[in-house]
Amino acid sequence: MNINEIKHAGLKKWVEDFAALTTPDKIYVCDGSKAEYDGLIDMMVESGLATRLNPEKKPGSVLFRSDPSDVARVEKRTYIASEKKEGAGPTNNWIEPHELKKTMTELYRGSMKGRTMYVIPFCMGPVGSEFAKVGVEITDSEYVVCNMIIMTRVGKQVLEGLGKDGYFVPCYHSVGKPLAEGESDHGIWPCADMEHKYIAHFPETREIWSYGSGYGGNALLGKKCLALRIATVLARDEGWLAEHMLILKLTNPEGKVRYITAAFPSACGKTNLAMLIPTIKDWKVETLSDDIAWLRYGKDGRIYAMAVETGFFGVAPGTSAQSNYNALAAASKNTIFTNVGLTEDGDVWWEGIGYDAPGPLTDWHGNKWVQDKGNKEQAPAAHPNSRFTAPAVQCPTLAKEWDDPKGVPVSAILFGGRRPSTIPLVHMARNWTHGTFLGSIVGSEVTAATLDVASGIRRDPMAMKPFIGYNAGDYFQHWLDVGKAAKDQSLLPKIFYVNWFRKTADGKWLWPGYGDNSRVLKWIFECCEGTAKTVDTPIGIMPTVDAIDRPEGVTEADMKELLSVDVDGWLKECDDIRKNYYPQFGDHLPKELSELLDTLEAKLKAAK
Ligand code: OXD
Ligand code: MN
Repeated sequence: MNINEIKHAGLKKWVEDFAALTTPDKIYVCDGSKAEYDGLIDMMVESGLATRLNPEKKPGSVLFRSDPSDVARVEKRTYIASEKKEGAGPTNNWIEPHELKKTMTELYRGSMKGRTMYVIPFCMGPVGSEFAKVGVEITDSEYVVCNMIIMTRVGKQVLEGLGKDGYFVPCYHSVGKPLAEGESDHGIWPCADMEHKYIAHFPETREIWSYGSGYGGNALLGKKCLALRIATVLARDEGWLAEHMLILKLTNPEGKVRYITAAFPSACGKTNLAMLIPTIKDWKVETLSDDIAWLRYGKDGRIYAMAVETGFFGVAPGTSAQSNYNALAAASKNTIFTNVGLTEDGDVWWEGIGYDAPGPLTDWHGNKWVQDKGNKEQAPAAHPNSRFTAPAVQCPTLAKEWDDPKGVPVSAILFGGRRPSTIPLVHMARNWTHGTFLGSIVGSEVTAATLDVASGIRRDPMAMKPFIGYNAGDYFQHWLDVGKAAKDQSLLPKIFYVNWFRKTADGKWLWPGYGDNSRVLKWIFECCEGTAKTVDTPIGIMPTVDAIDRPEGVTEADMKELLSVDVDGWLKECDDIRKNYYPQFGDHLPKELSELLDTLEAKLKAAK
């Protein structure tokens, strides 16, 4: 579409002003159509940036290889530029907003030279839903446009919904690689050096400015930037929750349905849980979202969760027919793969796909790669954070209500992370406040989803550490306030802390995970029904050892270990929280949370 088709004067001027700064060759307004998507993909195949996959193996699909500096979210280059530093809090990087805008304005100056500027009107949540939010992303990356078309609702209907003066979140994006006269990318992923990458959020003015990266959450601005960081600010002000949560529908053998949301840090199995195939008979899991949920009270006093994306931007390595059949099915066609291996017959391959490489591959650097199973040090063919961008509608387990504009009523909220020790398989919070406490202390082993965090356990409250758009202490308070706002506390979802990742002292998995996690979901379902076998412990409500059906290979002794309270481990956990974690929040830490830490420690000491 032509810019003159924009009827919204404010939007048109905003686009024109940014074009005057960035000086693109052309401006194009996206309509989100298949023809547009196909045309852009063709263009990128022709320019050598994308490789078309074998249509007999992966119809309608392409592979991209990014620059080695541009393979994941860059947290150290991500900023919450609130007016005051305190507004960003201890978990975010901060630069004074005027200073940052000045720096970035100079970076944007002429940054789109030789490129096309794309204007992407997009909607997070179903178009027309009173809870959806509209954004407009300006970008000079065709890769971003195509990914946004899969991941969000893009195009004419969004522009029409905006009318002449509707509100949108303005999002700037440039890969930061202007082209000289006659120059082209020669098929090389364009981006800027690390020290010039900025993923900036201005919470007071609700603006997103991104520069220098073309990858994932740094560049697809509807996802982490709008639907989480800016949305947390909107949610705080409007009384709802924007969360890094999957949404699943669990149906028991009698046909009763419960909706569950779950927050795990990046690359800790949200996509797998959202698409799980139960190993227990006649239970069913269906998928509404694998990454983001917006939660708010419905008229009936229950909390409803709405899925806001239309695709999955899933981690490829480790995804196999056994670990996640449904994700593979979703990504079997019309999919964008980034940084995975390429087989000689034009298919994709990655570590953990469930079978050996079928011959020599081209690895994610574009080099020849021959699998050497004897060499544990061999560099992987696929980058550990390589991804598939697949349309949600291709997922065989997509629930029919996934795009319900009012969302679905939530019975249970799960928090978790990768914890090889201490944290049991599952325990339930006593109430919402206790659940907020559990969410606040969640930690995980570091994964590949972000580039720049040292290894070890990092606390990742509500799996939101990289995504809270304001002071995390105030975010905890907001969680508590949402609970207090309930008309009836008994209608609130129950909150659980799960850990699928326990290991024995000699490093073996204690719990098989994947489809067998349905056994834990069943206990959670029973907790919601009031029929679960439970025992009260110092850390919360736990299943009795016989309450969860044991999967094959898990002995009663394993189960006891998975479901026991490691008093010494938890005392260390409390100590770590008290000394190394909670103090950073200063006065912003809600009193209720430090009191719950005291109570937990006292209960553990009494149990010793
Ligand atoms: C994601 C992430 O891409 O959390 O979903 O990093
Ligand atoms: Mn995520």
